[in-house]
Amino acid sequence: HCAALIFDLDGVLADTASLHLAAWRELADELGLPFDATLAERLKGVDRRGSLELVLGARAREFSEAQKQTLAERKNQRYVQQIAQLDGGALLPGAQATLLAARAAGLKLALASASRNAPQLLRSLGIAGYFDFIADPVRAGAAKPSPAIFLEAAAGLGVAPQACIGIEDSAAGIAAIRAAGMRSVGIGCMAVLGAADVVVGSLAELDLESILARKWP
Ligand code: B16
Ligand code: MG
Repeated sequence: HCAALIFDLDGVLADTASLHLAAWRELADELGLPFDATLAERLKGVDRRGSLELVLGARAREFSEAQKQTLAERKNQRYVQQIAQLDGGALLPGAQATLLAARAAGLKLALASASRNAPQLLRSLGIAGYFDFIADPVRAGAAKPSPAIFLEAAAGLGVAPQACIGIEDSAAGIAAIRAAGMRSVGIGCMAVLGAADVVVGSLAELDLESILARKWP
């Protein structure tokens, strides 16, 4: 029996994964560092500091702690400027309909985004009101693939993890959901999200009724 849905934000509800990537790519270009499609995929769902380490790669040791903080802050300022301009038009296909259908079905809804900018982004998108609880990645401590933020979201809702379905677009996020003991839905392609219980191309393809009626392994 499913009582709650726990959503990732970037790449699931909002079309912002590309904005994160563009800001990281700009930083990589400035530093003369390579940035390819494989790195772009690995950055998804990874927190800001972890992402910086991946972008710097083997050259990470050339930078002091203070320099790394400055670089992460520079990327974030660019990203924050971008999301300040967004509105409901940046919602991904099926996002609003899924949130509405879930509420109509009496499910509780929580957000488990690694982004410290999530509360601001939810307001820009006009969907903050759908959520019963927004997990705080700073309070959760460990980043995805740790289950910490999904467990915090379930606890915040007062729902057992076994009664939650987590929805993610990143491999790290699916690993986090599984480690939390929840059922998982991947949004994207099978090659990246093969570990998920169910994979669909977008929320527009997700049939909530059949997901709720499903017998999970
Ligand atoms: P910030 P999600 C993640 O959000 C993004 O996928 C990832 O690219 C980003 O680095 C991370 O949030 C941290 O974001 O720098 O805004 O704190 O996919 O977990 O909703
Ligand atoms: Mg994501």
